[in-house]
Amino acid sequence: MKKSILLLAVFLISLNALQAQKLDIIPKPVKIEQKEEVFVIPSSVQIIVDKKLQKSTDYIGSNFLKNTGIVPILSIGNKHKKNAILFLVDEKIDLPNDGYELIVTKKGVRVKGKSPNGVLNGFQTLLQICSAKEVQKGTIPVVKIEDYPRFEWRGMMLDVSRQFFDKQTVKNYIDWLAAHKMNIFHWHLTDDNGWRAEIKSMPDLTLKGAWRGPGEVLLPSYGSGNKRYGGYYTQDDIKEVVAYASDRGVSIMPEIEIPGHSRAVTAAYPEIGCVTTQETKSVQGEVKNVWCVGREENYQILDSIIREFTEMFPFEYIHVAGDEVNRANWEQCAKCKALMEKEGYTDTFQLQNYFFKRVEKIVEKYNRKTAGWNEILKGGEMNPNIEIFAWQGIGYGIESAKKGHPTVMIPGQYTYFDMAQSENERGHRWAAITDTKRVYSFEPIPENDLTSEQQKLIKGVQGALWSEYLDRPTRFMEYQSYPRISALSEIAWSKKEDKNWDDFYGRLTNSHLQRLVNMGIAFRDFPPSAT
Ligand code: TNX
Repeated sequence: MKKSILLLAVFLISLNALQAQKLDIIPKPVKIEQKEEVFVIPSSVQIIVDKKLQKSTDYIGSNFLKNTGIVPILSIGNKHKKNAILFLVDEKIDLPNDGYELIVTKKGVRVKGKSPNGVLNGFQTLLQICSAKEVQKGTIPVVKIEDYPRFEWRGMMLDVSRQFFDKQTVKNYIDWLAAHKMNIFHWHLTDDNGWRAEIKSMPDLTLKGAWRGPGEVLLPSYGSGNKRYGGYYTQDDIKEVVAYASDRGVSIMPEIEIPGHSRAVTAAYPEIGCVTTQETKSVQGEVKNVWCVGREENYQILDSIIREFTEMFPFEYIHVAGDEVNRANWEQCAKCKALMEKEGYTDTFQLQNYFFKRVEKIVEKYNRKTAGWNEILKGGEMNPNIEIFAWQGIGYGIESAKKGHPTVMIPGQYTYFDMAQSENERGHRWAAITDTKRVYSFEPIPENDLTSEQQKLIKGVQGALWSEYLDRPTRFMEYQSYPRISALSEIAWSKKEDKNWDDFYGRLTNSHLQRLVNMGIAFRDFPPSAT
């Protein structure tokens, strides 16, 4: 009896050994063919990086070391060598943008991508394979992976106004996004509670508008107690972060919050706001937080601010917000009323539309395209090349695509990570209680409501982390972000047909949460009942 149990155990163990190890890749790749053999990584393995990817060499080398414990010998080139790992850019490869092919044989590894970012995506997959639970350290299973994203826009927004996160924290955030093949970091740099980007032509935006707490020129404390609280990034800091992100295949889209959510602006330069007969409040209860649309000098100021932003950020879009504008403010302001009369407008949404038409001209003058929140569509036609961020719900994304705008789905009800994750947790609740499973259930293309042409205008998905509630130790930001961003990455990258919560949950808990630990992320763990 004992002997037969022993035999069974030996049989089961060997059967297990014969089975290919689970790679647990998130987001799930399009196609994987795996064998039971492995490539044994030599103790000082050669990593050869294509010249077109030279800027990312250090990143590749240091992350390879972090994930495998093996110190690689790095060189630039494009020739195969036995037992080496080769990263190649090949524009002719038959794959969509950002796609890659990863081939591991017993003799070495080759990652090929259509673009440098494609190769970097392949690199992320390689790192995940090396850190999968069932993969023996120092080996890489023989595998062929062909992979490409479902959506070109895979974004995440971080609000650094309500809470300030220093440069290093932002860099870490970008690292974690890159590890999930997310390619856009939407940097919400200005809001009522702090202006965070140095503008040389308007120094008080940061000297005064980046600080709150007690004192004459400071903003209201906003929960930071009786202490001076704040901070900002210099233009050099910002350029450094932009380059850092680019080395990791991440582009940064900056957001300038106008014309609402601008208490920090009027704290620094009161003349930018309206002269009102009666004080009115925004949704968040802020006073004096709207740019005066009737003050001609404001458009000159916006020209300088936008120019300086385009000097810091090479990305094709500048996001100019447009959400939750307290338009009642304009009804109390003589200059705004005069403008309304002159233009023959009957409601204040038309004023908002007037404002954004002018802003768009400025953005265009600096060879960039405009992006904005869904409210930017109110009050009149807008240039259809404006990219719309549909935050108030899927219906707003449908409306945007129907009007011919490139559209990013970022519905509060699914991808706002400032929402609480269960009934008993901290966070906003206005849109939904949003756990990881709910995030995973989101489908960005409303097929029944859009024609196939209109569906192509859905460029992708984004998450947002607003920071009103992130006033606890910084790591609450990580708790709110992960593993919800892991789920978001799969919506953004993987094929719709491959979506399967149980399978995702298996990969997540088997290997991926440990990868998050290795990256130093203080994520939210699942309570035992979470499945
Ligand atoms: C709405 S979403 C806002 C933010 C808040 C957020 C809180 C959007 C464009 N505006 O200002 O932080 O709700 O969930």
